[in-house]
Amino acid sequence: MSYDSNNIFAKILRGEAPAHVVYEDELCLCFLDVMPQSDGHTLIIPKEPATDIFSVSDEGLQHLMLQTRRVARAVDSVFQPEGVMIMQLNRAGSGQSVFHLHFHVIPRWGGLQQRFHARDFADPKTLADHAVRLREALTRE
Ligand code: DGP
Repeated sequence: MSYDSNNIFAKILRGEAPAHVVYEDELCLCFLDVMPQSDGHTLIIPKEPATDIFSVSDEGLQHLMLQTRRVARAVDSVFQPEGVMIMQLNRAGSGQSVFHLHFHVIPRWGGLQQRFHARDFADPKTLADHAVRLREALTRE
């Protein structure tokens, strides 16, 4: 599948669409999912135009994995979940809905039902507050 530069994450990377950013460097951008499956659900994406895990460069993927773990640590310390799920989908057949590679970091609580994937928008004020807390945790390291 060829890369479509009009996908929503490409627009976020170009600054054409908003996002609650928690971390950015030369190779990746990390921001909150607008339709979180739980509070603190964060996405880690490469800046390079990769559709899925099969098309990203080795260097890009290595960096992304390290940053995914770093974000997962921050999510863990801020939200204190019982567990942290890391998810990554490839092609529509697996449920991928945005065709720019991304890793999901999703905090989980045993007694709390996870919300549906990519369905309900979160309150923007809540997302803004969560982004501040995660940015602080990431700069405290
Ligand atoms: P996937 O199905 O793995 O491709 O996940 C795509 C995720 O992206 C899904 O959890 C919802 C999220 N999402 C969709 N549109 C936007 C958006 O405009 N902004 C943000 N922050 N997240 C989005």
